[in-house]
Amino acid sequence: MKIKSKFSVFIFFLLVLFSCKQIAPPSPIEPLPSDRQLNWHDMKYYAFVHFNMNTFTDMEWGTGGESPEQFNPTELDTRQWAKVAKDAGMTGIIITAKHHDGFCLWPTKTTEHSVKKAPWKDGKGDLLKELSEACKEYGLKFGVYLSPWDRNAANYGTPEYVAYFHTQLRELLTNYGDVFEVWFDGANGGSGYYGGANETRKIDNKTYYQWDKTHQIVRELQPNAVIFSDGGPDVRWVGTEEGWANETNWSIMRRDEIYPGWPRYVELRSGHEDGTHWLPAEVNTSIRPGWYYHAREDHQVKSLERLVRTYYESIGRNGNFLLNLPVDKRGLVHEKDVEQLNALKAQIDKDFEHELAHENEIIASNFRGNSSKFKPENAIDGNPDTYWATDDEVTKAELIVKFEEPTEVNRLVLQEYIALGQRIQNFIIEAEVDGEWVEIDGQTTVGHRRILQFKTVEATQLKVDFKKAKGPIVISNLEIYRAPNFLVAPKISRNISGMVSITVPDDEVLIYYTLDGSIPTEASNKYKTPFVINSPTTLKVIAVDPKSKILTDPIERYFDISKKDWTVVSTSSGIPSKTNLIIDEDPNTYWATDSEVKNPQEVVIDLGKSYFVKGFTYWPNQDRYPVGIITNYEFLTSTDGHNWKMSASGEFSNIVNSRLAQTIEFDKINARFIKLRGIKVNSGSSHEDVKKELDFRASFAEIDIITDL
Ligand code: FUL
Repeated sequence: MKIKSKFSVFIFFLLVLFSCKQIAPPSPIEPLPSDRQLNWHDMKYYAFVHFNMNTFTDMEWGTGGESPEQFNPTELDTRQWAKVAKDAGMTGIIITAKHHDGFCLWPTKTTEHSVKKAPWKDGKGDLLKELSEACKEYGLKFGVYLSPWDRNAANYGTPEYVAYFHTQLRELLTNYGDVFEVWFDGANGGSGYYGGANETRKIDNKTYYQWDKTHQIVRELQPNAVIFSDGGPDVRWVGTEEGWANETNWSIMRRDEIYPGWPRYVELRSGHEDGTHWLPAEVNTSIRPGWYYHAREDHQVKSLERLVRTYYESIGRNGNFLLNLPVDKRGLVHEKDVEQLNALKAQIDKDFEHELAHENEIIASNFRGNSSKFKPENAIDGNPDTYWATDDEVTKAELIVKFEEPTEVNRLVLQEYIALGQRIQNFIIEAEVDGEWVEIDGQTTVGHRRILQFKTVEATQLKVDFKKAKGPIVISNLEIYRAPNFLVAPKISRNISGMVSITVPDDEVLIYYTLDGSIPTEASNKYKTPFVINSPTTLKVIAVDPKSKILTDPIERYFDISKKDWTVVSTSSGIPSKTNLIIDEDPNTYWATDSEVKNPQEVVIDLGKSYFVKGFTYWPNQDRYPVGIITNYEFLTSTDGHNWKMSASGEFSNIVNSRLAQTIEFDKINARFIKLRGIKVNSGSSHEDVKKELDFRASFAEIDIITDL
């Protein structure tokens, strides 16, 4: 009896020992993120607001010589900004507290060039205070952009300026509560007002601002804030302002090689596989062409298609998405921008509405020590703190989700448990379709979040086959979705031969069209391949999602004769090359006259044969900094290219601010040659240095005609 009980106690202890055996987590793979970086990764999507002196001078880079008198918003409401950002699903706002022109949005003690001297609120306003409070009210984090370069400061370039810059930083980080990110711009040094000196000043941006000291101030006053610049130290620029990161995107870099203005943009977009520091990418882009508000860009707010693509190419590629909202002169986010932000939110919500993995079985080819602490189910439990991990020697492994029944899928979200480092170097995704495994994608990095979009497949199983990693695999999250087909209005284009193409971003969506003016339905022509339109025709198009049966509203385009026989035969600048850009059917390209040529500035086009012409269309330049847009015109016609008749003359109304096509109709006339003259031109630019030239040359983005057969 005694022996038996001693034996049982021994067995009992063995069992306890066994069940308590702790399987250690995988060793970290350095470099690792700091806590402040981990918190930043979770912010995903937040707003930049460019609102400052440039908003009122219609500039992108002010000279520094502006007067505070010019800063005068009429309806400034930072609560509207916060509400817009919150409704859009954003997590914070970063404001341009001071841009390169030096005007300060808060009543700083360092300079009089601030809101203190502005008519806004009789000089009593503090925009930083208002915005930080609005952010708090709406549950958003608050961040500041402080330009190191200051084109207003008289002492810029001296050590005194650096002390002044540091004092401004201290004010921003002391008086407005918690700051989540401090944004230091890489643009630095050059011409400026500099207290009236109006000269060019160069500094060495690696040393001048005493970066160590600058960073120390941030650490001391806001220990949880991340510091952004080209090379961090916490968050890096992604090397482009177009809104995308590379598919391969490491959150680590050889940070010591990078300095402000580092020109190796390709590496900024993809990180360094052998990075020495955690330095994740922030993808910054604007919802319009400019960072600041310009009425002339009201028609250029990015399309839903473009914004959705940016979302997938930033957040979906292991980056955070910093989307700029150029607040307008009233002091409000413009209605058109709000509309697009809401459309993006609605689309993303739809794409990720029903998660499909968590309700299914998940298995792995290996899990660490067979311990439930590291089982594959941890990847689908919705808890970011648990993860599936493999044994130390296993750096290749499969994770398989088994569906109860064939299931349509087209999105996969993967997240590594980055607190232990970024590891995955190569993986493929396979789907079991009708009993066969088919490869549907192959990629490199994962990092904090990778989202893959692929053509919808009806799968019975979905497999992620990790092929190569820097150590054991550690995945905290896997999600699978069937995003609805992406339904937006189709895009229509025609080439000079008259070949018309109609496109939609999702090839599961169908396109129908008519050529007789009637409204298209699913019984109309189904678009399969490009077709020719060579004579006056109104094309009407709809897109249809065959799954939901939802149709878009019809859109229409008028096409006249094709331009295959057209030539630009003369211009007021002779016949230089590239005049074909005037008649290439693409309003995004243009040709402009030389600056030496005096008025009238004109182009002459030979249509190849005679037509009855009864109107024309002029497309103004669509560039961010447009060259002379014709505001007052003359349009002449001729049968022989020598004797001209004036068919129309006048003003294109509001064309500088609203750069849409202008169509002018007149009494029909037989003509083979047409001539468009710019009588007055205006670039819309307020930039004194370039204004003269931009305003003198006449530009032509596209010319079309209307014929009467
Ligand atoms: C750039 C600046 O020069 C632009 O004006 C803008 O602020 C952008 C976000 O960064 O470097």
